[in-house]
Amino acid sequence: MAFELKGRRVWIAGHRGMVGAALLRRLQREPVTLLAADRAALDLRRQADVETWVEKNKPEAIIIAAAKVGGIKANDAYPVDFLYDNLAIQTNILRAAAEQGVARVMVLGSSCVYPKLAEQPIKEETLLTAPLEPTNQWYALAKIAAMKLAESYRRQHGRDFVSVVPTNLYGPGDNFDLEQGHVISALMRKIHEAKQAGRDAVEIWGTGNPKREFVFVDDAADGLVFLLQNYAGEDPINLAGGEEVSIRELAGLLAEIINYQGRFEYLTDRPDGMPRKLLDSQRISKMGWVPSTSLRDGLMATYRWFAQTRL
Ligand code: GFB
Repeated sequence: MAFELKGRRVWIAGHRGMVGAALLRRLQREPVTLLAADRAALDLRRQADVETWVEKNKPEAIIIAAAKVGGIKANDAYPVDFLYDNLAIQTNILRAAAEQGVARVMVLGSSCVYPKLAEQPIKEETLLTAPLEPTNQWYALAKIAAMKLAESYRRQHGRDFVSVVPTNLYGPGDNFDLEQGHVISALMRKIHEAKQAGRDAVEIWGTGNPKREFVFVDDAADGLVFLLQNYAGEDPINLAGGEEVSIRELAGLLAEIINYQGRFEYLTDRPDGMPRKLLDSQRISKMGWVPSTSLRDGLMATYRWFAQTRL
């Protein structure tokens, strides 16, 4: 049964993040009232504050895009932030939403919720069938807990809470910090800076062999809005269908876009993380949604944004 967005009050929790900002852009094209709370006005880790805010602002649909996120190194370095902050944010919002009778809530998982050595492409049923990748276990556990909490509210209290598992995302608004960021933003910046400085080599963490599937963030936002309207299942649903490349191929593509002629040096003492995480996108594609931006076009748009905004 479709969820009619028209006239609804929709809260994008985490509207300043990469995904939240893309959701804001996407939902501005819909006849909805958008709600947002700045960090200074609402700390999502404080349960009472979240409950008061939800009671006062009366959202009818919520997308939980708020999260403590980061790349492989940040995940490993800040386990408490990744586990505690994410548990608190998601739990507080789900509970407040349940108490206030919010019509629909969407929890965002992450491809790292699936086992490290999951069979590829990874189907939704693979969840919790084998051990996690250690470098991102903290984030993965918090995301799994939120997905299961949504499922439990659905079972026990009949709440219309759904979970979506997006593949690796990138795009404008990404975190370009070299230590904290994900691979696309970090490598884009490293290669750009090496070119500016005339350096003939760029360091890449790990072997370059891991494979990642990437979806452009504006496509992801479009997919999330599509699912918000059309998906009401108890099971999580993968938001995927992007392009899969090895980190080595990704570096080559970025060098081409940035027009960098230097070499890459692989720091093989750094962790690779999951060897591969290609999500099975059959469920969403059968519903009629596929991403539309090629990896090359998405990287070029991201590089334009980086060059204009960050330099
Ligand atoms: O994007 P990324 O940090 O996270 O790393 P994950 C992807 C791959 O790129 C890993 C390699 O094999 C990294 O070792 N890599 C190479 C680099 N050079 C770099 C670099 O300069 N910076 C970064 N960041 N990586 C994340 C999880 O896993 O995926 C999160 O840690 C979340 O929890 C996210 O689930 C979607 O794809 O490995």
